[in-house]
Amino acid sequence: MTRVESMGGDTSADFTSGDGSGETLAPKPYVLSEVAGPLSRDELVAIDAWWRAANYLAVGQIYLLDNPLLREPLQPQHIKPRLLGHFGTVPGLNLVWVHANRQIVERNLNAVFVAGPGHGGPGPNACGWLEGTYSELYSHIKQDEAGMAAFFRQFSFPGGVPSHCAPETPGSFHEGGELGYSLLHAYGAALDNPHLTVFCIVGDGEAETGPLATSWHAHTFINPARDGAVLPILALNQYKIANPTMLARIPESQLLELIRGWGYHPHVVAGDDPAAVHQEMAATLEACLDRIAEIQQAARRDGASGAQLWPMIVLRTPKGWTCPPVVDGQQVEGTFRAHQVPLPEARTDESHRRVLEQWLRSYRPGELFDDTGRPAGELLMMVPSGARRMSANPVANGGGLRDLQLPDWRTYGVAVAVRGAAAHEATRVLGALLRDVTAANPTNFLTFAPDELASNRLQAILEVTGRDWQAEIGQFDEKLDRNGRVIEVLSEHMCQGLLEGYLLTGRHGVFTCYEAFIHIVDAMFNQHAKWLEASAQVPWRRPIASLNYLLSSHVWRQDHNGFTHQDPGFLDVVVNKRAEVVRVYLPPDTNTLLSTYDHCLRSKHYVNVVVAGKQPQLDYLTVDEAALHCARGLGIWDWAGNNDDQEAAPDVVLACAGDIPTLETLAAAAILRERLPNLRLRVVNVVDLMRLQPEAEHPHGLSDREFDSIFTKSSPIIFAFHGYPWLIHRLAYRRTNHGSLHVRGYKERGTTTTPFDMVMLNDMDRYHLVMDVIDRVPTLGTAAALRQDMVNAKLRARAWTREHGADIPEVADWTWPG
Ligand SMILES: Cc1ncc(C[n+]2csc(CCOP(=O)(O)OP(=O)(O)O)c2C)c(N)n1
Ligand SMILES: [Mg+2]
Repeated sequence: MTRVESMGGDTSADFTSGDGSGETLAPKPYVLSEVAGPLSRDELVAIDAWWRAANYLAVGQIYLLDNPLLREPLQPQHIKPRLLGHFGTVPGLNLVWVHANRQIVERNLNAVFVAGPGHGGPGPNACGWLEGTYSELYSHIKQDEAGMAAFFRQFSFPGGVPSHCAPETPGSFHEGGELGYSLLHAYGAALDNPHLTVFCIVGDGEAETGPLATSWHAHTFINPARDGAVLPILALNQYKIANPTMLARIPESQLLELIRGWGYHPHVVAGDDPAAVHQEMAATLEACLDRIAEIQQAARRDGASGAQLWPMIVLRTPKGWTCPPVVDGQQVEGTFRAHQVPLPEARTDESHRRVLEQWLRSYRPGELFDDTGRPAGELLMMVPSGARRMSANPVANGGGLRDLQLPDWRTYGVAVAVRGAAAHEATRVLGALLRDVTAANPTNFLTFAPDELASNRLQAILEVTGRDWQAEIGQFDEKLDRNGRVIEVLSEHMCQGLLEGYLLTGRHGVFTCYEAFIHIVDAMFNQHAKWLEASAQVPWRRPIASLNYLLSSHVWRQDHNGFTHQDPGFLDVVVNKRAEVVRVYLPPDTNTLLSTYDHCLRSKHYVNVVVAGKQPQLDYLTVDEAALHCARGLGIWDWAGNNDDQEAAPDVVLACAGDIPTLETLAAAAILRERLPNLRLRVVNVVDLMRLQPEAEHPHGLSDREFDSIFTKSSPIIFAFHGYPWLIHRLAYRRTNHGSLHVRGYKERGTTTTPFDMVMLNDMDRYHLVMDVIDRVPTLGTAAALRQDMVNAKLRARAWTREHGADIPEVADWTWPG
């Protein structure tokens, strides 16, 4: 390991400190020093010119409305009224980009760039403009003076592009907003992409987040024969927004030990002398990429042989490197104060404006752009060709998505000779379908689980593959496999992030998780959904495969694990997102789960949330019926009601969504049919929750006319719902009959008990549903005898659980009496 000593492990001591007098100092133009290294003088000059140009273009984006080439002294009207953006991280991003370009050209690398500190959007934007991609995608932003002016103006400007890396950013498949997911996206992109190199910059602040801290281990799933490589570059600029970072303030020896413990060989590049850092970075990148090539060649020749010590880089350079060192008497360059806009008063304060101009001129734009504003030839020579440009690599734009090869889901269906008589574990049957999907799509389909694949009954997949694992394999381990197509790691963050990276680069996958613990990735779901929403508005962005969740071990059947494991609230989070991208399905039985999942695997650019139980559950619909029911998304189960003449409104509608609510609803319907044969009863089952929303709100929404015809305009609706009951109200509040809608669901009453006690605790049991009907159908009067029987039945069932520790047989063994 070599390092440049000029900055060492020290923090900001090498910089001129502000003396408190309020002065603002401009950066001085620098001369490239003579430092030995792999770069010839010409190469050094060209690399540095790119770096200066990209930094210039970044400062221009943050500040300038006009006068992009400084043809006249900067005036207030040249400066944006609202100065938005983050400069501090930009020089580091640009440095990595240009050095990566040198390697892309030399090695003909197929590479993409992930900016962990994606708040530095001006950096990748600038590189995309220098590479010409910006002009190809946005025709008004040419590589000339007017184009540069438009490029500057649109940044962080109403009607323009966001301040962070976003779907609008050429070459980015990583949203730069919520920190923590860069390495996971990088590793997800590398999976099954054997010829891809991912340069992944990790912010040292970002590295403090939980998801990032666990991400270092993701190479456990990288098979160097099958997968591409990730080169992590820890941008140790020592600060985050307002504080030093933890990794910057531990002794370097400890940091290096930590990195080795994560399974990487660290290379430190440190300093603040541009020429020295360029030489060091060039030498280090060469060494890292040589090592990656060696690892890959050996594995591709001899087969994957276990854990590798992958190279990684620690880049210790000043935050805000090259910006004004001192502003209003305070040290800015090399401190947290460089995080955003170093000269916040540039429009209104003349001294700030003067220093801004000196700062821009310190990059010597006259050498970087010709008279028309086009990048100078020296810069263009640094640009890889066509799709080799990281800003234009198709991997970062949907990755050439191919549809999955899917078997006919109907052949996995279960026979239903008698409704509601036999039971199946729905997810186990789905496992057989997913097994064959895995086998038929050996390079573009993966299943992710936080150690719950078998627990959620999907173990059939392991009949055709194993669990991806490149670390040591022990004698008693099961189904660990260097080429495994299942990734199991007890980190919901890792499952989600790796799958996102995999999807964003054009592949398919499933994430199966306990329902309660999917909340761990609420925020990641939010960000991914935002990416889908925003990218759908960007004309050149291609759609990606949907993110498919299979949530099992759900609230109603976590009776054995207890209260901590009972939470259906992810659905509430999901429906916050725009209707165009979210879908929620609650298939009531095995065949409907198969049909639903077939649909999800074919769909694009959605988040599909499917909740399905893993315990034996009665089968209600044949394969053909399930196909129809799922296509409609909801429907009247006339066999379960007794309102044959559907022209006449029923006395009551029993609606249900979810497997356990469907069971309780059918059991309630059976009691009502027997005890109140004159009651006109309609049973409606909802698979696709979004059907409840108005059609103006969601593409799946029912028209008011259809809704009224199914749920009636005025009959009471007793709705048994899988999740928190208020979600149904939220979706249906505008419907004509909302005033008669009465929803039962999970109201946060849970513990370790029996399955039926769980529904009783939440008043969603069959007996309670019957009482709800009695209470809400005016023509029934008090139905006192039936009501009392229901109270008794509930008390009996409760007492039985207390005495026997199990559910009463009349409930546990119940089948549809039809
Ligand atoms: C999860 C999350 N928490 C907080 C923030 C607010 N934030 C934006 S940038 C930043 C500091 C990032 O520091 P670092 O990763 O070191 O980036 P750099 O120093 O390169 O700017 C913070 C805390 C965020 N974007 N995401
Ligand atoms: Mg930092």
